[in-house]
Amino acid sequence: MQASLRFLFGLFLLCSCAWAQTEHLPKPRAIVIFYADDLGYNDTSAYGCSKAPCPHLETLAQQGLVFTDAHSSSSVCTPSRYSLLTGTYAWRYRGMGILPGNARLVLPVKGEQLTLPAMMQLAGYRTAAIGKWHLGLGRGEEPPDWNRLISPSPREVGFDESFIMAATGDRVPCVFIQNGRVVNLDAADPILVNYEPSFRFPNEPVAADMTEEQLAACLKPWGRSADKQHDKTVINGISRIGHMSGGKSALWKDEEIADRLNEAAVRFIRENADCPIFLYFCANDIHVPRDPHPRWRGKSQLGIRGDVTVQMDNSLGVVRRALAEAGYKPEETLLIFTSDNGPVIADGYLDGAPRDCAGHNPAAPYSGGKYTLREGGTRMPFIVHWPSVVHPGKSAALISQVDLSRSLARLVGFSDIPQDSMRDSQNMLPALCGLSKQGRSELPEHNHAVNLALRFNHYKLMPGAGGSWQLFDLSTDPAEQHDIAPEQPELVRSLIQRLNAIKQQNGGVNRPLPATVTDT
Ligand code: NG6
Ligand code: CA
Repeated sequence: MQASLRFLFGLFLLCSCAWAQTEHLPKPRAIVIFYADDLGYNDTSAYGCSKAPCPHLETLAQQGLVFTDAHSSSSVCTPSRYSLLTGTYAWRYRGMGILPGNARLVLPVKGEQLTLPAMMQLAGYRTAAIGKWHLGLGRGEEPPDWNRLISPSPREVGFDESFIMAATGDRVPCVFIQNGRVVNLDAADPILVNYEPSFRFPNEPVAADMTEEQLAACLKPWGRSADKQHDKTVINGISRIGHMSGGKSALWKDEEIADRLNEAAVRFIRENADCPIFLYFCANDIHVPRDPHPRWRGKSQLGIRGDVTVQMDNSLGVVRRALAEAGYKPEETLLIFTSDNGPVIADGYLDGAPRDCAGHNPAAPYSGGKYTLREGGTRMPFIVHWPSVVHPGKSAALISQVDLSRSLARLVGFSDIPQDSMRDSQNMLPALCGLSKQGRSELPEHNHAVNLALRFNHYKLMPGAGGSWQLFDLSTDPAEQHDIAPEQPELVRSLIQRLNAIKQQNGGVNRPLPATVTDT
């Protein structure tokens, strides 16, 4: 047998062995996806940065499998979350991008396509979405009416329970929504929302219209807009994207968001302690506006951005403690920690986050971050924690969050995935559980301008200026500084072909979303 054939045969045997071993994995009683927001590869002590102590994440990293080449599906939020929950690349859909706060639901509802949470329900799990949503709410021509039962909402997608923020902390409406209803809403003070920049509600405090003295009087020192998007309604001393009036009794306090979400998670875990649970926990941290609770202020050496990182770590600790107290034993609990996109320092507020990052590169050793196609945009902290089943260590397997749906389907023994669902997801369970070092060989990376790069093993094909292409060898050049496209024209050609082929697969591109997404 030729050496290369022997190698391939060996690889085949190894892979099939790992696949066979996943047959014998126990079915976890609790599956938790802990999703941080805008947290970079190097933002926590679990991945090297010692300036923002994250003891809970460090424990997870010491006891779990730490991935070094795991990716979100996009370098911005909505597409990443869409891909994670549907197993389909968000960039296949027209109009997919960062959604406004009054966008219609972009996810398929039950009966349209099988989503990850709906699959978990069918597999016998009680499911919950807690925290940042940012996938739209309601359907039809009109934006959601915040004063009624909002439908469709996470429930119609497959979550039995939900306690969410509609979009982001910097977008109105600044209220929590529990199972489709705004929490603490006074019917006599209805919520109205409008995203037209020139629109004004009577008596609405709008930062863009204020004098310097008025701004100083009503804004928190870290609540001041740095751009023309974040200078609309002022709520809780922070100016926002979008206009909102009413709902005074329902408004969140930014410095308490983490605690409110933690409480909702603890409630869900306690109340369902006798069932298998699937918790999709989406921290608001470390997205802007960064407004840590006073007890976390100054707890990092990275200023306000590091302090909210410490706050996020506390949420992880709270969730883990609640699981243990509710009787979910470590060997019954699979927890996956990751983030939705890469890091950003200045993102709309003059909040004192140090521009030079206090000597800290949040994506190190990679370059770029949120919004970019560089590795820093999508290469995420990613830890699989399942003591006594998944052995501690590191894995360099190339995996994507889009793979979670088919991998978890495999884990919970669900094989009935309809043809039109989870089409871009690959079963990576052997790699996720450390039974195989083998991940994907190729992965498209997406940014917010709907550009695509392509990872092929340690190579990366990247669109350059004027329709040109760049090629980087990440094994020797992780920061993507040296374009080797001129030296490797054949490889560049074949990777361009491969990227085009991936675009055409699985339903192609430019597909219509189930709901209309508008900004007004
Ligand atoms: C951008 C906002 C940014 C942030 C981001 C969403 C501007 C100029 N920038 O449009 O501040 O809110 O949207 O972040 O408005 S994400 O993590 O949800 O994708
Ligand atoms: Ca994000």
